[in-house]
Amino acid sequence: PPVIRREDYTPFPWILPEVRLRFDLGLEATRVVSTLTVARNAKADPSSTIRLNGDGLQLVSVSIDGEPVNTWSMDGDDLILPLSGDAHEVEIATEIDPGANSQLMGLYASNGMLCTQCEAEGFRRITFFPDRPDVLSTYSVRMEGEKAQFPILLCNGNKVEEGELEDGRHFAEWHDPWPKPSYLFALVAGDLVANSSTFTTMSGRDVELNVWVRDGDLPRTDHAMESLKKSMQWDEETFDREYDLDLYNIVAVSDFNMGAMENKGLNVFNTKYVLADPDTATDADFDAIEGVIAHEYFHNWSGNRVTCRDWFQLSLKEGFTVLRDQLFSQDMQGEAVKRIEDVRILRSAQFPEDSGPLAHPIRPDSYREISNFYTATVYNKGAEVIRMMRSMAGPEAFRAGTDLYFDRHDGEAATCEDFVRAIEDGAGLDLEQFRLWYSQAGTPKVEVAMRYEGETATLSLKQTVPPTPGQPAKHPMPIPLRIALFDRESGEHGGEQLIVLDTAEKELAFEGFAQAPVLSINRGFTAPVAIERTAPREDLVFLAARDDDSFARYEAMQELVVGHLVAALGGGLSDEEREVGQAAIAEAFGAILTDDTLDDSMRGELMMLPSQTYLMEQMLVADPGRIHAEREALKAWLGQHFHSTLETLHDRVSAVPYSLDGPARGARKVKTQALVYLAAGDPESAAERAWEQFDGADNMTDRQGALMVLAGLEGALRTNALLDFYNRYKGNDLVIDKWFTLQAWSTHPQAIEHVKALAKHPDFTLRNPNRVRSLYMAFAGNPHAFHQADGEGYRMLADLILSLDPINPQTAARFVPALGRWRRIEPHRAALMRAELERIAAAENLSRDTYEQVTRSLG
Ligand code: B3K
Ligand code: ZN
Repeated sequence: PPVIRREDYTPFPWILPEVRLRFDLGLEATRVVSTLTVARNAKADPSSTIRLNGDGLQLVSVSIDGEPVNTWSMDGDDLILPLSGDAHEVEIATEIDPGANSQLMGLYASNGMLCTQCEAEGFRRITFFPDRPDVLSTYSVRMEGEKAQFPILLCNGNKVEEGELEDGRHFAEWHDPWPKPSYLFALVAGDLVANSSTFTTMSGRDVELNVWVRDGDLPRTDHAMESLKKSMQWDEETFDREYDLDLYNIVAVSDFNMGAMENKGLNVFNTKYVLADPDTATDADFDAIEGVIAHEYFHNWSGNRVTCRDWFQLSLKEGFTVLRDQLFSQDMQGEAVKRIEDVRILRSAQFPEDSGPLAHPIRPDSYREISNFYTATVYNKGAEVIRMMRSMAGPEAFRAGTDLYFDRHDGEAATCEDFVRAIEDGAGLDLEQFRLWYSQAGTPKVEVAMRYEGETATLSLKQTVPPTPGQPAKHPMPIPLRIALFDRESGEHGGEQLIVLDTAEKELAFEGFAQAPVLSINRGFTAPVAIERTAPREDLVFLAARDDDSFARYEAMQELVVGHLVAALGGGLSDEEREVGQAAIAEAFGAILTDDTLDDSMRGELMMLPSQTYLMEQMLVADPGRIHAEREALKAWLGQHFHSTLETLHDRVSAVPYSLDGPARGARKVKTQALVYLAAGDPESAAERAWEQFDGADNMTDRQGALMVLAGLEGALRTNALLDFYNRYKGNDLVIDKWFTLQAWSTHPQAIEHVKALAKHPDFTLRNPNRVRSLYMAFAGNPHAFHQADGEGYRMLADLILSLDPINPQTAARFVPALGRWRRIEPHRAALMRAELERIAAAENLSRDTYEQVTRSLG
């Protein structure tokens, strides 16, 4: 497959102001007739042909200006038509088989309904078209089909007509007045019911809102609807963005490659991000739904009204929209906890990407398959990069920048450069050097040291940006760091400040300290960097107990634990040193368990140990087995050391009745955390306690938390709980997904055997991405199972990739990065991982998706 390069961009020679589509819908055969108005693009080099992309289409007929023609030719899957004049009307008829579409790109069948997914390049699987984001058209669509099978017919924009036809058929006509690229096209046809409501916009327009689901799912749609209204309100208040159609439809489908899709006026969602009630969804599920509903809604401006010129600019809409949804969720759920969660995601998903063979800048320079670039780097690091601009400008100046951006580029296909320039002009920042964040990959490392002499504290900083594939040498980048210096006696600091490290090295002097201050740095995680410092242990204990920046407090706790575990893994700890290390952790941990001024939600965060993935990142070459053992041992030690405190805590939070308010949610978070430690410390007595929590639960958060703990233990209670859970929720796919995940992700010594058995379970299928991910993503993220020393885990994952690739390449390719980490794993396992990548690479007929990921991972 060819490599596509950012530098090769050229505008399309034609514009297509209007597109008319007629769909004759059927599950096995759908006929599509498209009528395109085509005119020369004055801003592009002229061409005597037009290239219309296609993928797996059956061409029925072509006519130009009303005359059937056969002068067309094919170039691979693309259709090439000769066009001699300045403007033409082109009509193309094609036929497709949605029932056979297992890739879930283009038009496909899911549970008897028809739906579409076009981003990035799925529209070409529906009809021949210049399937690129810089070709914007208004769409008028007529849908026809059997009324009994497809009572509801939905498309982008507003419904302009509908009616009955002969033979039990009916039709609907839709018009979307906003010019859009083909990737934002959507249609849905099926037997659906709606939760309907209204939102009145800031200018007083009423918008009809619908959340469409299958009949039985209606009672679980209220949270999605509430989330949508909150998002609409928030975007008006925070970014001055108003919705621009009279209708907003959301449709939930159970077969979906990712979370959701922001099609204009017709969002298509994975059921996972729509359906929730206390009995079937956890608090985390509720939050994820709120976040994803917001994200897709915010795309209406950051993505749809202003779209991307080409797919290299993906972070323009994704990074910015992730930042917008993060800020929204901070406002809804509390800033501190949300920030900690977002940083945890960045570190466990993006940092490993940035330090591995798949590292790429947030604005990539080349790709073979764009689906492979919907990454944590483009999304989450992209959001961090824009957040840094916001931190440097301040929220108000930043808003002036985004206002200017929306204003300047409304209705256009823009670039990341356009965005940066708008922020520069609107916010009054100089971002010349800052642009490096768009072009350089790799997580910068910042080495921090403090000297103290004669009342002066000197902070010295040194940055290095590690080499990444194709980028051996890097330039220093501007790194904004919020810092504070604490007085040890009073526990206060004299105010925080934002410093910008924009050279390879920098020294800053702070006067007037009667004794060496305690440094708190990268507060709020102002920069997505790895801070490296050898802070005295007592400083970390100090900060973990009292830093007034919640993120920094969490960070100090993490650093304390990471430092201890890394030292233990280095093998250099004497018994005495181990005791000293544990004692420091215990001091901080004890303060966290008992501090009355902490709310439970924050307590729950602070109690979490750094993830195994994050620990692996701290080591140049990691031994997953030993990391797992050390981490579990620390958990067990804390569980024993704090046994009675944890029991008291668990009793206290267990008495809090279920509700969705903050304190009750915090209580549930702490409840399961406490159980996790108790189970590590004393499995037998904790099993009883976990069973009680499981059996007595009146909500999914408690039930799933208890089952997670039980799934890691041996014995009858484990078996009973898993069986009970399965029988209770049989037939509810989203909950059965959890059942698969809990077992695949468990700390149970035989987890790998459980995964093998589950892959043969009658409820397992490769056809449903949620189910595949529920088993195998959990497994690939379960280090002690996946990294079993004999390589069995690697074989299992490679087998999965090979059998999934012909069915659903996009989802198959998502599993490759787990094997691609081999360079950072100890040599014995590394060789086994590499061998599995080579086995995949040698397979015939590999998809472009998997081929690209495997070759990059080996390269
Ligand atoms: N824009 C879509 C992602 C499409 C992924 C295509 N492989 C969802 C989102 O980011 O909102
Ligand atoms: Zn998005």
